[in-house]
Amino acid sequence: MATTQQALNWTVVGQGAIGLLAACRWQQADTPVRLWLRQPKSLSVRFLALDHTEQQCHFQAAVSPIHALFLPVKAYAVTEALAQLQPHLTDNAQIVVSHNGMPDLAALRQFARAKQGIWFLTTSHGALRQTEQIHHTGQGKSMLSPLNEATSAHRKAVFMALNQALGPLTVTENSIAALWQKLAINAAINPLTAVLNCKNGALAAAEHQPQLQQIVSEVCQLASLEQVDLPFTATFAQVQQVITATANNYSSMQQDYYHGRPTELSVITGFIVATAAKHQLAVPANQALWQALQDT
Ligand code: KPL
Repeated sequence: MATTQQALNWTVVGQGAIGLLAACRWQQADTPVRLWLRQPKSLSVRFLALDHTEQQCHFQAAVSPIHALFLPVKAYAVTEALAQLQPHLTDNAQIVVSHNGMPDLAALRQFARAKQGIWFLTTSHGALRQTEQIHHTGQGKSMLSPLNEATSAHRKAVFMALNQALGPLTVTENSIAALWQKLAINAAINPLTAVLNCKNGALAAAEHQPQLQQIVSEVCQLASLEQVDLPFTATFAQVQQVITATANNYSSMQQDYYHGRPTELSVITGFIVATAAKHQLAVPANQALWQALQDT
């Protein structure tokens, strides 16, 4: 297979925490990066890294044509963003979509033109966006899945870039198991931190363990009904590990809920409740969170 493995020029869409974290880390590593900004202007942010170093990052607005696109926007915003950006993408552009919750992989594949590579990335890095600063609050790791054949000529370049931005990175062809594992992590941490209005680390308290265990156990039972192997013990250990690694972070759902913005509840807990209903599986812990956050 032919390989074109030059470094890519990245355009990051959305000025959320994960997008700016990636952009700042690319800039630190001298990887060319621009931001897709609504008006043709530039953006400066102060980057506080995990090792407490600080750096001013300055980004130019991206211009067409775009060769490599990183799209870490909320699940509900992906379709519109891709439709708007498609005219600006090159014929063999590489498109990396990232959001919490269960993606519609078939729909994502349809967005790519014949020679455009499309990928999905899940990440457990913690980041906090404040007015003019971006704070890397929790070491995480990321998983990258190529979703079509047109990714193959660019695998090394895309891997290297995403590993710089949001590594350590693993690549998996079988994204389903990885997506369920990330779903279990987000189903446990995000709605609970939103309801309790607390940082991720607060969930480590003994009083929250039974509820966390029940949420995760329900996701594991559901996964098995969907023919996905998601063992409870390893998955619960992963949840604990993310709580510890991102203890100082407010989850994305806590932040959205607190600020009255739309949340990703429907692609996380809502997806679990709807899929469980299909299998006639009772998921009371997830159902209770779904109701608590929907009803307000
Ligand atoms: O994905 C996250 C989020 O906040 O959305 C975690 C991993 C829970 C980090 O906060």
